Amino acid sequence: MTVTAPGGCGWTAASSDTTWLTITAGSTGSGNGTVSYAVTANPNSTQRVGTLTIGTQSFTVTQAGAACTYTLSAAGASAGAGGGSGSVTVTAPGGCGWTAASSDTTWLTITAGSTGSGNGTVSYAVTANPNSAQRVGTLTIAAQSFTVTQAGAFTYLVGDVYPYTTDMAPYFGDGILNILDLIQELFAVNNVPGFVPAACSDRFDAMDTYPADTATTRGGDGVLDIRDLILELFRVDDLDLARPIRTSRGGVCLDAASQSSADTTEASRRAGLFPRPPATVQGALALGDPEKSSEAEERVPVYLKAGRDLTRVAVTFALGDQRSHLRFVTTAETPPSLKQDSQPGVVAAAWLEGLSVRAGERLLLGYVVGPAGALANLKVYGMSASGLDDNREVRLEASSTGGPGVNPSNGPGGKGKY
Ligand SMILES: [Ca+2]
Repeated sequence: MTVTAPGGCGWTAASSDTTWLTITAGSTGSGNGTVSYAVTANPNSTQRVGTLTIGTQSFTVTQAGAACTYTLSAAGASAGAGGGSGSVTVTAPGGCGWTAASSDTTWLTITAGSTGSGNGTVSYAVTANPNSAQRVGTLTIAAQSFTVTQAGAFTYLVGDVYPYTTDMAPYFGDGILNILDLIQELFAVNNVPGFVPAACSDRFDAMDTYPADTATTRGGDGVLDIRDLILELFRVDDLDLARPIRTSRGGVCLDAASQSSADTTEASRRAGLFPRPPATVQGALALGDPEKSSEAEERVPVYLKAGRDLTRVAVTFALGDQRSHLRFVTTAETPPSLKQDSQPGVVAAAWLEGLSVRAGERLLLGYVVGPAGALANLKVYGMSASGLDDNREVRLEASSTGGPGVNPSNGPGGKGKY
C-alpha cells in the first residue's frame, strides 16, 4: 500500500491484530512511502477483519474464512474379539461443526465426541464379539468413514482342557475328550496349586461344564465343583454324548446385568463377583494320624464323616504336600471312580457314583501312603461334594479325626489346621 504525504511528515503504521496481520516493511516512514503487510492462513471457517492504522488513516483487511474440510487421523482400526476401545482424531478448521455416528450401536458405540467443532477426538468402545465370524462397523464422522473391524471369537469344545499352553483359546484342547482332560478337571476342582485356570479365562470356562449347555443357553455357573467333574466324566465315557461348543469371551468375566436369571444369588455366582453362598456344613473329610504301614512307609486314613445323613453324595478331594511321593490305596467297599496319584506330592480321588453315610458315622475311603515321616503335614487342597439326586452342594470341612484318646490339637500330625 502506498502512502502519500508531504516531505518531512513522519508517520507510523500498526496492525490491530498482529497474530495474523503483520507489517513486514514500512512500519515507520516520512513523506511518500510504502507499507507492506502479510496475512497468515485463516484457521477458522469465519471471515476475519483487521485494520492497519497508518498515520491517522485506517486500512481495512478482510480475510475470507477457510472452507470446512475434515480429515480423520486414520481410515479405520481393528479390534480384538474381546472388545475394547479406541479413538480417532478429527482435524477441521475452527467453527466447522461435525457429528459422529455408529452404524451398529449394539456393539460399536461412541463414548465421547459424538459432536464437535474444529479439531477433536471421537472415542469409541467395542463389545466382545460373541460369534466366530469377524464383524465390521463404521463410524461416520463428518461424512468420513472410519471402519472398525473386529475379529471373530475363538470357539472351543467344553471339557476339552488338555493339552494347553495358555488358558485362552485357541491355545488349549485338541478336539478330543479323554481321561487327560478329566485329570486336569479333577485337580482344578480340588484347587490343587498350579492346576486352576485363571479366572474368567476360556480354559476355566471350558472346565465349567455344569450346568450343561442347552440349545439356547450357555452353560456353566462360574464355579468349579464336583458337578462339573461328574458331567466331564460322563462325556469322557460317552454316557453323555453332548459336545457343546462355546465361543470365547476373550477373558471378559460374565456380567451380572446380562444374565436373565431372576435368582440374584445365581446371577452373582455367574458374575464371579461374590463367593458362592455359604451352605451348612454337613460333613467332614477327616484325616487320621499317620500309622506305620511298613518299614519304610506310613499311611493316613481318609474318612468321610457325616454330620447329617448323606445319601448318594458324590465326593472329590485332593491333598498332599507337593513334595513326597504319595499314593492312594482305596478300601475295597468304596473304590473311587477316579483316582490320580501319579503327580508328585498330590493325591486326588473322586467318588462320582455317590456315597451314603448315616449321621454321626464315618466311612473309610482309603489310605494315603507315603514315605515314613512324610505324612504329618498333609494339606487338603480342596474338596467338593454334591448330592446326586438333587445336584445340591454338600458342604464338607476338613478335619482331623485325632483317633481314640488322642487330642487332635496335640496329636503328632497336627492336622487340624486347614
Ligand atoms: Ca460349574
